[in-house]
Amino acid sequence: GTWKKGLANAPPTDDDSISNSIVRHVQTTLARQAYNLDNLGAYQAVALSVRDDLIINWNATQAHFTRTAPKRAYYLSLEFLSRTLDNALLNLGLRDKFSENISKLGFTLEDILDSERDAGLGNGGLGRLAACYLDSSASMELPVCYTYGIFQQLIAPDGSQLEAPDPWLKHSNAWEIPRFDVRVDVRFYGHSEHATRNTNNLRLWDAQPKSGFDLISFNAGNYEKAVEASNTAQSITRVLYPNDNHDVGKELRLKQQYFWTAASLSDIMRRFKDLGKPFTEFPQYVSIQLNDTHPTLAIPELMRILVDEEEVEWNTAWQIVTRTFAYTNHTVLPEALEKWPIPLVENLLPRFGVLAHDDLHVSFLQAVERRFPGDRVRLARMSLIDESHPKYLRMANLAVLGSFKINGVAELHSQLVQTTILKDFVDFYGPSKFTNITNGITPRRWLDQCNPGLSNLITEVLGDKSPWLKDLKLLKGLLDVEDNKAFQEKWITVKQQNKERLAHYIETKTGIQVNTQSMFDVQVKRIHEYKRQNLNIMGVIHRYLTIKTLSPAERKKVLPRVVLFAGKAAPGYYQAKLTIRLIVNVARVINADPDAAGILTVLFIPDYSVSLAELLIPAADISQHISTAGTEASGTSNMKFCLSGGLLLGTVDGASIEIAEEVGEENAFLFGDLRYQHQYHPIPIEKRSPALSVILDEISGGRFGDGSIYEPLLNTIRYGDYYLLSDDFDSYLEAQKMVDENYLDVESWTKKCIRTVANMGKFSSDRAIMQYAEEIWNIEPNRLV
Ligand code: DL6
Repeated sequence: GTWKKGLANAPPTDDDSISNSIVRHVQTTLARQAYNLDNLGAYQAVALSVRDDLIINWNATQAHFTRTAPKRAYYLSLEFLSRTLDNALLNLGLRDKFSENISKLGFTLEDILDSERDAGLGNGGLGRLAACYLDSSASMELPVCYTYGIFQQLIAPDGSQLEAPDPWLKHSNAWEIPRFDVRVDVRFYGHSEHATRNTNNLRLWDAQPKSGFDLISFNAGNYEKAVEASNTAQSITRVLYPNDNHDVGKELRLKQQYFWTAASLSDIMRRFKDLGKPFTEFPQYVSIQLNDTHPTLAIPELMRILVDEEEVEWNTAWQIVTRTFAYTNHTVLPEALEKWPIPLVENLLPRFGVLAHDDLHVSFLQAVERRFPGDRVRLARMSLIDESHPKYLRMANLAVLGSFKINGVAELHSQLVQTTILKDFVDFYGPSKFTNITNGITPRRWLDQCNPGLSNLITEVLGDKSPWLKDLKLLKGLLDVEDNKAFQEKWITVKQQNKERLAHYIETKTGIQVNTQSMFDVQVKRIHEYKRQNLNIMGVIHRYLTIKTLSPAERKKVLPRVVLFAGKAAPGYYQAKLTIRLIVNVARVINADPDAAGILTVLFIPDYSVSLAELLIPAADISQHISTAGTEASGTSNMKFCLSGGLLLGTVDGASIEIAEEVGEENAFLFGDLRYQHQYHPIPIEKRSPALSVILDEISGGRFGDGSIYEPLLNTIRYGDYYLLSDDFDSYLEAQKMVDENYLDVESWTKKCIRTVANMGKFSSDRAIMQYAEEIWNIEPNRLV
């Protein structure tokens, strides 16, 4: 980050002052006694002390920005997944000092860090990406806030997923600073006055929300009615919709989208107006990046503010808007593309109904008609409105219309965006409006923080830590020592320690002991048919059935494996929940079978989160990214595993392709090919993949508990097989065989791992964010000196 130490009024960071500050927060802020303080209390006091340091720097940064008035980029995201304390300590360079002082006070830094609840305010990669980008742009503003984040996952005795609320704000949150002075009216429902096409005169009339507490009802004894308005308002920010790559279209979700975008825009506007510049200069001072279509209502909202409130002429306003927004697409899956029923939009946000439906929509269609006269089919595809019953507003089309740049998140994905879902728009606007920015991850968290052993070893080779953590391409220096035996030994030791750390966690949580001399094979991500955890578990069953055919002597020669799964399924996603149940029950049978003891262990670790990822990723020898080719936009955990020295087993999909290019095809295990179109399979499964057919029959036959439970899942593979498991199963097994063979040669495997890490420089989020800054936002680093 750009934190500047030694500011005139910064609190001194010598030992005494750190202890004093922690104790002061215990006694005054928390009003607790030091002698009966628990880990949570200690965490809160430490977090507040660290925050004191951050605030001083943060104020200085803000003052510097106000003074120099640079162009600012705003990243609008409805999701954010993170933990803060360790990150702040590392960025401030105060980790060791705090650790010493915390020990003096009778606690350990590790226990205190464990007391921080994850801010699980997102579903998966998209939310974590926002956190990586925030780290990379060294800012402290949290862009979203929910009372309840992603649900807590529990596994029932029969293997099913159960969901419990995640009250992440149950305890006060040191990282939030309430700003009661900044208030914004966000208005819903009401009505819109329809005027002529002369939009200069359009006005929006909305009812003001009721005040929070209805004293009249209260006095009349109607307590529920008295708090109804405030409950309704609060429900907007209460819970995160737990859907990953799937749109469900609930009214509350639309309210959330509008609430956050409107509040953010109002703030952006306030800051811009302070500059005293004309609105035509707005795009010179502001760029707004839409993290997927979730905040797309910001486009009509900015139009509303400019036209209705600031009385900017309609065409001028549209020019401003379309030079301000840029849109990142994160999926080409049809079920994830957001669309809102027009009646719902018109009822909740009447002004947007008019804006989207009449003004933007009609003028856009006229422009398309001029460019492609008579092409009605194209016109229907490009329209903002899907003319079905009811009509729908297509958010991706609106985002494209209102943005000056559209990017995908990996080379293949960006290419698919341009040749499939947005092809018509490429034809219309030309290719220069579309680009690619491959995702990245922050090496501060995903190497230095979660894998300190490897980070220290790298620093031993490369010298000082800060240069390579800021310029990840410097990792190439590791290639100089790849043949050095002593270095290889140390490398192996680090991985072993990470495995022991994970094994300890697993034993504490599940009571199961894993053989840490095994290969650790990990697949952690949201549970989704397109990510094909089903392919993995079918492969596990194949491995198990093979072990069962071996003699005891042959079994002794088998390379031991621990196969680890973790991830949440959306609560309403039946097939994905069935996958979890299958994994849990297959694991139960295998782990209880003496024939597999010590050579095959399978585990589903409940409640996947950022902190669990920080334990799992550094311990993996191999990680699986086996989505149906063309479906995973990028993936970012593939980058995290490789940066921690785990090798990649994956399909030709998303960013895995670029990882293999960077680290060398011979150091990754890619399989399958890209088939753009799903093809219906009239051929029976026994012919398509005999090996897979045997496994489906074993499951049906009851080998892993009542087979009838799994029929819906098995039948989607037998008949239809939309995600192409039968096409890929044999090549998947081949790739797994290669992994086994390669792992036997310890030295060559270790060299593959070293080369992988050495060549991961491209995947730093610093590179990604600089690309956004230079190629889209046109902003420059503005250092506080
Ligand atoms: O770009 C971040 C992340 C990608 O790495 C994943 O491949 C992709 O599936 C995910 N996309 C979404 C789409 N969201 N919705 N809704 O989460 O984005």
